[in-house]
Amino acid sequence: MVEDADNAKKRHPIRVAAGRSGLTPGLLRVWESRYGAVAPGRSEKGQRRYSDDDIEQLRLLQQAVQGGRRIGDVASLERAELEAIVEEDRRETTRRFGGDLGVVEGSAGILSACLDAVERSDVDQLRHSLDRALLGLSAIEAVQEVVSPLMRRLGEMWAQGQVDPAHEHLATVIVRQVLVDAALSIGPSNGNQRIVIATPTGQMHEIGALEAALCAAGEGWSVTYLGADLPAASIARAARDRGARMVALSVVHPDDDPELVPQIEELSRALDENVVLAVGGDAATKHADRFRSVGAIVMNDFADLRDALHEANGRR
Ligand code: B12
Repeated sequence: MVEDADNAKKRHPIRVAAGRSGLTPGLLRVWESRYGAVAPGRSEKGQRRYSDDDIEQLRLLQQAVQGGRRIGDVASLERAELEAIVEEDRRETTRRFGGDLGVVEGSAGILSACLDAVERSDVDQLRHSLDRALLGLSAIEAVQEVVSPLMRRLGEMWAQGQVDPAHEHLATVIVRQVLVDAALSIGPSNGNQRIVIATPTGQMHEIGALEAALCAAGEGWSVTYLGADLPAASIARAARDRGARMVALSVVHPDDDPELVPQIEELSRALDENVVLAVGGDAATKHADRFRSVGAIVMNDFADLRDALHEANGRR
């Protein structure tokens, strides 16, 4: 017989624990296996069961990570210590941003603040709004609902002469900087599940690759971000050196570069058999059949990436 008052009773399945703590089931498993974040019980069928206390611990850990802490640094903290850190970070965030992120506007409001900042060439406001997106939304929401639409709109504004190329470049620099910082600070620096992310030679658009880096870090992967315009041999070497389980590439423009498909073929040959090669971006959609024929996974969006990461974890 279940007693509601018993907060230590292990009774919630993983989906409930994930929903209540604001994490994904995949991240919950990673935080458990790699960092011992909580120790769920097991049902008769061997499925994970979480107590109310476990869920509260996970919720606090999630808030600590959103506040900029590494999961490896906070996973083993006692409840009181964790609560104190979360409260301290919350106070600091409120001081910096003048509001409580717990009641911040949704992605539409943040996107509109970003666009407003771009139109006014207000670099600080742009950085501030992007920070709000990354702190207040999940990685995948921040990417799909703020960063991608912002960059597309920026392109339109540039094409219509509504924004000076210098401003467009400056905005791209800020977006790049914020994404690099976030991707490298969220994920573990040396976790077991490692991913190498880059764009191949000739592909100068790197925001898609950075978005992938952020999503992978948000799923608990250790990210090695190599930047844009890299030869296949170098990417393969980095993957070997890092012991990567996955290599993700972004290919956007040009999509008719005769060297593009051969590069993916070369990379596929050079990677160890157990390394997953994933390619996303508009040019990947165009060459999907060729890429698939050499064993690459072609991704339409970041939900595909998340699925592939979960699958590579072997625990979907
Ligand atoms: C910023 C920008 C640049 C910057 C890039 C800086 C940087 N560090 O990245 C600079 C100034 C260098 C640049 C240069 C050029 N650019 Co430009 N650029 C843009 C702009 C404004 C934003 C690009 C961007 O970041 N988009 C946001 C990202 C996230 O979108 P995305 O790359 O399409 O990715 C999406 C998906 O494909 C997916 N995805 C991408 N990668 C991956 C990877 C994985 C693993 C997954 C799961 C998903 C995924 O995620 C996104 C989903 O929303 C776009 C406008 C636009 N509409 O995108 C033009 C745009 C891409 N550029 C364009 C062009 C033509 C150029 C130039 C030729 C311009 C010129 N005349 O010099 C050069 C080419 C440079 C080169 N050698 O390739 C065109 C491309 C047209 C086309 N597709 O044929 C666009 C669309 C502008 C336009 N409307 O004409 N550009």
